[in-house]
Amino acid sequence: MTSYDDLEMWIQDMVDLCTPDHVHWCDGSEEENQRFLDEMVLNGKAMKLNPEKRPGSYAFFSHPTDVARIENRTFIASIREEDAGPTNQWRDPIELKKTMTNLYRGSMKGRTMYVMPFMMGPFGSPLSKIGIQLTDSLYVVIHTKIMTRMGTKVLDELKIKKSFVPCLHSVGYPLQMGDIDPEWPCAPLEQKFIAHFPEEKLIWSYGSGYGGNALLGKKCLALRIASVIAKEEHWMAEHMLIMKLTNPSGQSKFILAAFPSACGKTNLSMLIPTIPGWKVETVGDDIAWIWIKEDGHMYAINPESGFFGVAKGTSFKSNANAMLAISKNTLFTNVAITDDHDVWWEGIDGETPAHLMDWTKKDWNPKKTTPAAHPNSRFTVSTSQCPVLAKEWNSPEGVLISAILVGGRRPTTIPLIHESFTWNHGVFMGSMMGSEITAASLSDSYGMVRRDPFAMLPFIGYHVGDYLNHWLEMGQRTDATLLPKIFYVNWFRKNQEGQFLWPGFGENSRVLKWIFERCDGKGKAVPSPIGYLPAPGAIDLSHLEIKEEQMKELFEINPKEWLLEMDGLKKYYDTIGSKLPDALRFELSMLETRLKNSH
Ligand code: GTP
Ligand code: SPV
Ligand code: MN
Repeated sequence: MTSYDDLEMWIQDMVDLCTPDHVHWCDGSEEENQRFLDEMVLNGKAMKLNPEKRPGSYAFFSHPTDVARIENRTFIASIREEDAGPTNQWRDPIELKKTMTNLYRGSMKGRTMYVMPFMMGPFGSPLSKIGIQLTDSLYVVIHTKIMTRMGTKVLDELKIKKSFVPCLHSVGYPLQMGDIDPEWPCAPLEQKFIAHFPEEKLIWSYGSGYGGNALLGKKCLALRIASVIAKEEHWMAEHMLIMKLTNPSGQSKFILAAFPSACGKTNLSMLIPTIPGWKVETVGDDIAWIWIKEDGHMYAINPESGFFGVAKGTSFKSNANAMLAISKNTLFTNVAITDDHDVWWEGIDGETPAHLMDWTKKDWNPKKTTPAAHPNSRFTVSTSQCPVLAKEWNSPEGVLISAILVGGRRPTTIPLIHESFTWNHGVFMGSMMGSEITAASLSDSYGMVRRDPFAMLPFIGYHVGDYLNHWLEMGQRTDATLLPKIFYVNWFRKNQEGQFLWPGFGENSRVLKWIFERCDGKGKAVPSPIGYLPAPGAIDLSHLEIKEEQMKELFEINPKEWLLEMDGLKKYYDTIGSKLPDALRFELSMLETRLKNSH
């Protein structure tokens, strides 16, 4: 963290380094935002959508090499290499600063540097943190305006909080006199760096303008740097949605869920239950900051104020609330455009149009073999437009958490739901999470299952062994009976033919109902080697057309498959090395024993 007293000096140093033509302090007002949008339309960097179809909305198209988070250009530059651990790419902070300083030198020539004071978390919350991002990208400014509480008001708060996380961002494309500015300026891959300095609590990002690489309040601050601060201050920064679940008698519980990128957080956070009388409302869809209060309970806030959601696959059928939220005042990136200037993507409602402009701005028709919208196309919209926003979403006190869900895309092995025996067993479940790799990050191994503990693999700012230990320690900080219950869900199990066994989406409310009842001490469960399973009939299947055979497959626990899974997990644990907590190896051996005895 940097002290408020050093703010002016830090900015001056960065101005001297990047040499922008102008410096603009963002006030965060609507007028300013509209001016920026108009300017981008004028300069060919934004497309205004049809105001009759999508009022106040704009589309943006990125460079084909700059379409997702780039994990192999993301670095944790801790002083000691062992503090970054085996799951992060480490760079020596002095060396990395030297390399990046050379890149930043003159990088904003011909451009304006925008200064954005922003707040992560509600005003007045003890957990909220202030960041100041310097950027030469207007795309980043208008997105940060939605995703964070940004503007002059934050400077007043800074006088109280006294410190901030400095975030420097440049697209890495300086302009000489007479140069034409491309629609999406960015630097070549080998010059892209998403760098974190955990001891200094400093973020430097260079060369990319997309999503988590460039909106530094999100993954860089609210997860990687916050995870470091959280460990020091005994709280947790997690890649989780926060939802409010209300039963037919009007009682509510708040639930967290950690699913990897593009695995259903936004969907679950605003789900419309198919079972009568139940209600889901949204507190957050991507990040939760969690702490234990004096009453011994866990509470959480959503540090963000907008949704940066996956567009592809979003429809009135899969997520009607998201569709309603994005009906106006929304920014779209890398979607396809219809002839009447509205948005389109694979999986949206209705017929596929005969003609579109695809995300690379080329003509598209259904005969084309390439997708019209990029698989990681996104919408950006204020939480305030969510039709089911929970009234507590902006509460500085946070919401009391009753349950934590973990999950991912697992075509085999993992049942629809199971519950942990204890907190430590739940942490073990989080540690063994695996998921198929999705388009949310650049990769050449999409669809392969990789271990992704608590969906935090790309976002832990320090050693994964210390991170898992921190989870165990948090469980020690309060009475075990006050801790949230931990559940492992898998909406993505498939049959032999490769089809999903569970209908998912709104039908997930049936599983949520059982979770709610378990937290109330009412839901019926039976022990199994891997954890508690719903007792026969405990999951409400009324009016759902699902074969008994299918339900059996969804809950099948194949000891052979599980023992293989444990072999894989042991190998994974070995890669974590000596920092892996003994308690997790113990959980593994207990599970193995239970599985062997069940044969
Ligand atoms: P990030 O924003 O990248 O962190 O992703 P996210 O976890 O918020 O994922 P999101 O809710 O946007 O879902 C991504 C994809 O998962 C979409 O294509 C959805 O259609 C699909 N999906 C979500 N829920 C379900 C479900 O219950 N079943 C199935 N089969 N697919 C789902
Ligand atoms: C994710 O990948 O988990 C996202 C999108 O939420 S991004 O902000 O680009 O990281
Ligand atoms: Mn995410």
